Amino acid sequence: MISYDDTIAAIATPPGRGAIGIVRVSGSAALAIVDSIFVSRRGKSLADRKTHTLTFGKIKNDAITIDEVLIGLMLGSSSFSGEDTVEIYCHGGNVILQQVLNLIVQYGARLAEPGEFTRRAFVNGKIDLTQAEAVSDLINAPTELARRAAVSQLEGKLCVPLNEIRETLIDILSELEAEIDFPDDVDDSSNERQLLIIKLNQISGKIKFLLKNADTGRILHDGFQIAIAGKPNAGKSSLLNRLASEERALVTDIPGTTRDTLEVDVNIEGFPVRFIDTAGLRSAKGKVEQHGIDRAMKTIDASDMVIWVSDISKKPLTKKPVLPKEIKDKSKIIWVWNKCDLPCKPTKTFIEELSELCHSIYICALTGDGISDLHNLIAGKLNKKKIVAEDDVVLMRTRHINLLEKVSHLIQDSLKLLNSNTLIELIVMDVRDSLKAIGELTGDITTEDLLDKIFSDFCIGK
Ligand SMILES: Nc1nc2c(ncn2[C@@H]2O[C@H](COP(=O)(O)OP(=O)(O)OP(=O)(O)O)[C@@H](O)[C@H]2O)c(=O)[nH]1
Ligand SMILES: [Mg+2]
Repeated sequence: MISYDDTIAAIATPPGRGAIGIVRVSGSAALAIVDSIFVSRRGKSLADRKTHTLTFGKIKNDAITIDEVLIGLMLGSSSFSGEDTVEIYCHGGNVILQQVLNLIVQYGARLAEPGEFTRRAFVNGKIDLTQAEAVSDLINAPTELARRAAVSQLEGKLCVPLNEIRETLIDILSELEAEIDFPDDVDDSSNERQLLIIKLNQISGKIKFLLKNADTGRILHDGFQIAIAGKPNAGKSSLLNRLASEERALVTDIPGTTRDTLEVDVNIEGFPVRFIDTAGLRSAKGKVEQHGIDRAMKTIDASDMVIWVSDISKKPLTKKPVLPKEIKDKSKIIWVWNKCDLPCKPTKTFIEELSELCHSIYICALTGDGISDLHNLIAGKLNKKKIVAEDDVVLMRTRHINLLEKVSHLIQDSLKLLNSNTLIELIVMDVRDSLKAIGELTGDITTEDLLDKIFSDFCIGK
C-alpha cells in the first residue's frame, strides 16, 4: 500500500533535451533534503527562505557541482500537493536531471509513483477526485475543446453541483429518518412528502443538466473513430492520405495492397477524430490477407462511423443499391464515391436511390475534389454534439457518467416509491445508495484500489 508519509521525488518534465528540466520533491523532509545538496549564491539555507520564493545556487554532490539551478519553494498547505514542495529548475538535460534525482533519493526521498503529487493533493483535501482526474484530462487534452472541458472541471464546475446534490440528499435523508424514528412528530405528512418530491425533482433536474453533454464529453475524452472500408482498390488508402494531408499509407494499383489497419488522428472542429484505413474486403487470397480482413471487420464494428469507399468507375454489383452487409449498424455509414475524375458507371436512378438510404459524397482522392464536402459532413455530425454554452459542464469520464446515471435511476425510483406511498424504509435505502454514489464520484468514499487505478494513468511527476 502506498504511504503518504514519505517524501517523494520525480523528474516532472518529459525526457529529452530542453532549456529547463524540473525535479519536484514533496513531503515533510523536502526542504531538509534539498538543503543538504544545495548551496545558494548568498550562502543562505533554504530553511531561512519564505514560501513562494525563488533562490539561485548550485546543486552539489560533496565538492562536485552538478548544475546551476533555481529553487522554487512552496511550503505547507499553500502548495499544490498540500505539503512542503521544493522544485528544482535545472538545465534540461537527462544526465543532469537523473543525477539530481539520484542525490535526492540518496538523502532520503523515494521515487514518486505516477500521479502521486496529485494523489497527495486529493488526500490532503486540496481538490476532490473529479478535480484530480481533470488534471490528467487537461494534460492529455487532444484538442482545444477537450482542454476547455477539463479546465472547467478542474475549476470546480462539476464538484460544486455535486456538493449541492449531496447536501440536498443529506437533508432528505434526515427528514425521512425523523419520520421513521418519530412518526407522531410529523404534523402534516402529505405536505412533508410534497416537499420531498420537490427536492428529489430538483436533484433530478441537476443531474439531467450535468449529463446533457455526456455524449460530447465521451468523444472529447475517448476520441471519435471512423473506419475507412470497402472493396480492394476503391481508393481507401488514397482517401486516408488526403485526410491526413500526408502520404501515410501505401497506394498501388494492386488490389489488396493494405493488409494491416493504419490510424491517423485529425482535429475536426475541436473533436479528436481517428481515421483508420483497413484492408479491402473480398475473399482473401492467403493467410496474411485473411488476418487483415478480420482486423478490418473488427475495426468496422468498433468504430463510431464507417466511410464506405466505392469506385464510381466500376459497375455496381447489384441492380438496386444495397447497403454493405459488412456494416451491421447501418446508421454509421457514409458512402463515398471515389474516382469521380473517371466516367461514372452507376445509373442516375441507382445513385438517387442510394442517397435515400445513407449519406453519399462524391470525391476524387487523386485531386482532392470533394474532400472538403466529406470533412464538412463529419464536422456537421460532430457539431450536433458540440457544447452549447462555453461554460457548460461536460462530463468526459465513463466513471462519472455511470455513477451519475446510477443516481438518476435511484432518484426516479425514490420518486415512484414516494408517489405510491410505499414504506419509507425503501426510499431511505435509495437515498443512501445515491449518497454513496455521489461520495464515490467526489472521492469522499473511495478505496486504495480505485485510487491506484485512477492515478496509474497519470504521468510521473504530476
Ligand atoms: N483515377 C483515379 N484513381 C484513383 C483515385 N483514388 C485512388 N486511385 C487509384 O486507385 C488505386 C488504388 O488506390 P488505393 O488508395 O491503394 O486503394 P485501396 O482501396 O486502399 O486499395 P487496397 O488497399 O488494395 O484495398 C491506385 O492506383 C490509386 O492511384 C481517384 O480519385 N481517381
Ligand atoms: Mg489500401
